[in-house]
Amino acid sequence: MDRLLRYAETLDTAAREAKATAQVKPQDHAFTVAEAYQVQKLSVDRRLSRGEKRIGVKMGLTSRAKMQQVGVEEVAWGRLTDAMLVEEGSALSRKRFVHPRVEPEIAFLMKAPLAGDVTPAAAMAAVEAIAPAMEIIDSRYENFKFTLEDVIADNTSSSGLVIGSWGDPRIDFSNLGVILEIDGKVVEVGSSAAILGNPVRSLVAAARLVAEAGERIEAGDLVMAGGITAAPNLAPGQTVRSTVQNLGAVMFQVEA
Ligand code: OOG
Ligand code: MG
Repeated sequence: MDRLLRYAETLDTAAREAKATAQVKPQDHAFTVAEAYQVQKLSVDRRLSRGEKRIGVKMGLTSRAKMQQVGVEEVAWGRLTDAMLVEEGSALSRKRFVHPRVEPEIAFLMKAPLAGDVTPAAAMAAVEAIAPAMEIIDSRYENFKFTLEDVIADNTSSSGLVIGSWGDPRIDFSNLGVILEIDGKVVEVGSSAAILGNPVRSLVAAARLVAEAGERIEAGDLVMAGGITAAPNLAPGQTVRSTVQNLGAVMFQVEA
């Protein structure tokens, strides 16, 4: 079998069975970023062939806090499917994941397609609404350890997303305070400015990166802008809430 197909199958199976697997890059030094994006597509195609629907894209490693946490210093993107959606306020099972973490984020809802080199103003003209959000990431690699190529192949650890109420995207969201609470205790604080200085830059970067892969952001898509703070681990029984100034709060629970 083609080696890229083999990696895609291994990563897809690891996600499905919630069992960690070995990194690719340390064993295949020739593995490139371009090949990693091919593996990501092949592995998400397996999900789509099982009936999952594409719902948008996510940006990852768009803040210093995230880059430092995982030791990868490049922005990357991944693909989102409907099976990753977690209903706001619901409880999810820890068993679905290998070693899940949570990130406070901001989500965009698109009303027009976007691709290629666009200005921030053009990107915003394609946005229908913005919402407070959280991403549940879960690396399929042992010990949550990976290189840039590995994390791209693993769909940038995409695993779940929770979206709050959609609001007017014309507000100034460049520097909004963000608080992440677990069981009522503040565990992380930050600002939306942590996302590349302004979350709109993440949307601009998404348009460019997706176009490099020959794709585009579609009307109706969600775009996750990327984690604002470092991502704490999730444990059974936790209640997790993220509050974004002027946008509102979003929460979920982990089943006991
Ligand atoms: C990679 C994915 C990072 C973000 O928002 O920065 C990410 C990881 O940390 O596992 O989703
Ligand atoms: Mg994220």
